[in-house]
Formats: sequence, C-alpha cells, structure tokens
Amino acid sequence: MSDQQTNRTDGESRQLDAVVIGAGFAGLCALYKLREDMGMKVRVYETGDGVGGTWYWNRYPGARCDSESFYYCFSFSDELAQEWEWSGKYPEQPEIERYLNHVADRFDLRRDIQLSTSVTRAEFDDAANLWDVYTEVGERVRARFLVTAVGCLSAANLPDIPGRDSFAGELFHTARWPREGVDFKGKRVGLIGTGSTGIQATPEIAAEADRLTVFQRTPNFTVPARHAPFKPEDQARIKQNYAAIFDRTRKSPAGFPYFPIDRKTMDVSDEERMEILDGLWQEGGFKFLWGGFNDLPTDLQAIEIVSEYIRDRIREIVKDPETAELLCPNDHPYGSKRPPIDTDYYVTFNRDNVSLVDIKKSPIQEITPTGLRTADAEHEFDLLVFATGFDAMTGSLLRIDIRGSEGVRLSDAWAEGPRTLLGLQVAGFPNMFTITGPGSPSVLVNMPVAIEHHVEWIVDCIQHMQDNGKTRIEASEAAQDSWVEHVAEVSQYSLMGKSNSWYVGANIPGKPRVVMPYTGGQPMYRERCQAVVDAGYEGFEFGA
Ligand code: N01
Repeated sequence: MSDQQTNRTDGESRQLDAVVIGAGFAGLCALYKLREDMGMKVRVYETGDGVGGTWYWNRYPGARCDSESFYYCFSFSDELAQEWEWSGKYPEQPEIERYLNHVADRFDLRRDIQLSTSVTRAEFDDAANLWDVYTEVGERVRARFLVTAVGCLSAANLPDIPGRDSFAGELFHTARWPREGVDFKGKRVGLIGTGSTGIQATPEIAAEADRLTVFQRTPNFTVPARHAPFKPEDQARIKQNYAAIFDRTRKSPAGFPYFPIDRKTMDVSDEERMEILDGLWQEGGFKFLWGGFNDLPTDLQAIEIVSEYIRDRIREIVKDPETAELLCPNDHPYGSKRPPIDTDYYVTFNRDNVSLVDIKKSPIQEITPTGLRTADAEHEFDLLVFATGFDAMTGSLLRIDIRGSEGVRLSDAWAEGPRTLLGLQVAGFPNMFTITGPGSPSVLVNMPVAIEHHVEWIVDCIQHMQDNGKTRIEASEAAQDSWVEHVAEVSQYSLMGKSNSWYVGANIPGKPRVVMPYTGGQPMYRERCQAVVDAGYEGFEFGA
C-alpha cells in the first residue's frame, strides 16, 4: 500500500485537535461530527487497510447483522438515509462494509483517515494538556483530545490452548478472516465456539466442507432471523418514515424503533402465550426477546417458560435426540447472555457431514499438528476455525498502552475492572473520551444509536469547553465512584451478572468479573447524561 493510500506521514510530528482511534461506525461518526460541527483538525488511525471496524474484520461466512438494516445505520444525514438502499432485513457483512465505505466517500472522510496504522501508545502531557499519540510505524502526533472508537467487540480472543501453534493445517479466528475468503471444499473442518459467530458460521461452512465438527462448551439459545429481501414498497415505506424511526430508536430501551409490549408472561393463558410465542418464532429476530412480554429480562419464572419453548423447538428440529439434548441450554436463562439470531443453525445438525462434540464433558486437551485431542478422542482436521469471541469492552482499550495524568496506566486504573464516568471518561485520563465505553449501555443498545449519542455528547462538551476557554476536562474520582456504584447497583436487577458471558468478562481467564455495560436502559442513561450537562457538567472538572 502506498503512502498516498494510507495517508501516512512517517516521522512527522504534528499537532491536531483530536486523534480518533478506529474507523468503524464510531470513528467515522466522530470524524464527521468533530470536523463538520466543530471545524476541528482530526486524524483517525485505523489498524485495518480499509474502513469498517467490526464490519471490516468479521468477514467470516454467514456474518450478518442481527439488527435490522434500516435502523442499523447513521441517522445524522437525512440525505444519506434517503439515498442508501438496503437490500433486505438483515444485511450481510459485505453490504455493511460497502455502506461504511460509501459514508467515508460521501462525506470526504478518507483524507483524515490513516489506514494500516495501529496506535500503540498514548500519553497525556499534564503541562500542555495534550495527548502524545504514538503509532506502530514510529509516528508521533500531539492532540488536545483523544477519542477512542475502538469497538466493544474487536479484540479477538484466541484461546491459548496447548499446542495451538503446532497445527499444520489452516487456522483462522472469525474476527480476523482473510479478505480473499477460505476454501472449505473437500476439507475436514473443526469449529470451536457456539456464540453468535459460531452459530452464524456453522450452516455456511457445513454447506461447503467435506465434514464439520462443532466443539461446543456451552449451548446457546438462538432464534431464527427469518431474513428476507426488501421489496420496493418496503424501501419506500421506510424512507417516508425515517424521521419517526430514528426518533423511536433514540427513545426506546435498546435503540430499536420498537417499544416493549405492556404485558407480562403470566398475564395470559397457556394457550394464548403459546400462540404469541409461535407468532414471534415465525417472525424471527430479537423481537422474540422483547416483543411478547415485558418481564423477560428480570422474571426468572417467565424466562424459564420461554427458555423451555426454545428447547422444545430444538427437540422438534434436530432429529437425533442425543444431539438435540446436547444443544439445549440448561445452565443459563434465555436473554442473560447476548441472544444469537440464526439462519438454519439447528437444522444443520441433521446433515450427515456435521457432528457436535461436547467439550464441557470432554474438554479440549491440546491442539496437535493434525487436529485436536479432547479428553476422550482424537480429531483430525485440515482446517480449524476459532469462533471464540472477544476480550470484550475493555480488551481493545487495554491493548493500547494508554497513560493518563502523571503517567498512570489505564491497565492499572482498571486492574479490578473498568471504571468510568458515564462510560465516556475515566478519572485520571483528562481529555480522553471513550465512545461506547464500559459503564455505558453500548452493547445493549443498537450500536449506531449508542455511538451517535456519545459522539453528540462529546461534541457538545468540547463546544462547552471552547465557549468557556477551557483546555482540560476530567472526570472527578468522586463522580466516577458514584457512577460505578450506580452501574453495579442497577445490574442487580438484570440477570446478566448471573451468567458466564463476555458481558461480565467470564470468557477471558483472569479478567475481573464485572457487569461492564450499563443495564439501566437507554432512556434512563440518556436522562443521566443530560442531567450532568444541565448541571454544568456536574462530576467533570475543567482546567484552563
Ligand atoms: O463470541 P462469544 P462470539 N475453549 O463470546 C467458546 C456480537 N456478534 O464471537 O460459552 C472452548 O459469544 C465460548 O464457550 P463458552 C454479539 O454481541 C454480533 O460468538 O464460554 N470454547 C462460546 O461458545 C456476540 O454476543 C453479530 O463456554 C471456547 C464461543 O467460544 C458477540 O459479538 C454476529 C473457548 C464464544 O462466544 C460475541 O460473539 C456475531 C475455549 N478456550 C457476533 N473460549 C451480529 O450481529 C471461548 N469459547 C452480526
């Protein structure tokens, strides 16, 4: 790649208004707003050789958005919303990557994006109230503000299984999928992991490979997506209603243009409940979780009824009773982990070339040059796929050596788990804003909606600083303590803390167990953010 393509200016030290790390949804939005609304000099650094973030890296077979296309997009430009044509309900990875490239071109963002460049270190200079940002190519830039747009699910988790590097075949992590694709034809494939990613990839790989063995540690509840292409009249209806759609996404609990129905699971008769669940199962998507009853996130009895409904569907679809039982989750209630959405997942286990291995019962002991060995069997493969997820929410920040005021390292400040004020700032790290940081609803909200809210808050805050002649902003320790306490308290009302998921860091050995996203819902969170602003940025300290 030429320097022209990467916008790289090695060795040069420049002063900018803001450095943004990452060119996915968050980084593109931040660049657009900081430049257009504030006239700031901004540079975005991006590790990949293209824009897209999550939608650049996760190009594994079957990668498809679980939120519906027409609201999983930016709302900041009506022209953009009117001109872009989504092909259907749940867009596949290439379509979303195309959309983000279109955004980069349409708003002339590329001239301020430096691709193929990882930020390795950032240090705050207390005397100047500036950040020094270092890249892997030895470049240093100074900037008033550091805006992290690194994504909540971008630090791939490649488990350190003994012998992993001895495997003589091809080995891929789904979040680092090669651009040229992977040829499964005639190959024996092993796939580790049955989260949203493994569930999306399994049917696609099974259709192509000679043989697929899925290694499952924890079964997952998944609901059919029921993807369908849009008809021209769907497109027209959406475009006519975009203002109202985007307005609802900002007001609803999870950033969807729908509100939970005012009905509890036990309010209706058994027959009526069954009818409602059947309808939701046929309709598909996330609506299964919130479109029928409003007590699912909290009421264990209600969740057990719905969980059993899904288990019954698994038993109905999967022909081999032993495999069906193995696929039925029993260790966590539906919705306490991020619910996957699938296309033909369970039915794939009826194929002759697919088998399921229970690695809870018989754990993987080592990876060998020819495959892998579990406690009771040896498996041979040509190709191994790790669908083993991410060091979520904190991993992508902690993989950068970030040092705040007086050289304090973020990794030390977060040694016992992430601490933020509103998920937007960290005490001791002045002038650093964390888009969709831990302690904000982020992953529990339709991401573009959460991102736009954060970017708007940050832009308003910087405007406030400019209006008042301030060059430094920092969350106070006391305000941060009280927010962290509030996040923890609210999480008691959610079942999230009770399951072993990436929401609590349970998937990464040694990671402190903390419910990382704010579980109070988007409306309450937005109210809190606005109240802070209305009270003159209460909890934040400013310096000249
Ligand atoms: O990751 P996961 P993911 N040995 O952590 C297993 C979003 N997403 O990439 O459950 C053996 O959910 C692990 O087992 P267990 C979405 O928010 C969105 O699937 O820990 N197995 C689990 O089965 C999602 O929630 C979309 O026991 C190991 C799997 O690997 C998030 O990304 C699509 C292991 C990891 O599941 C993450 O999903 C896809 C080990 N050492 C993802 N380590 C769309 O909307 C882990 N596992 C398109």
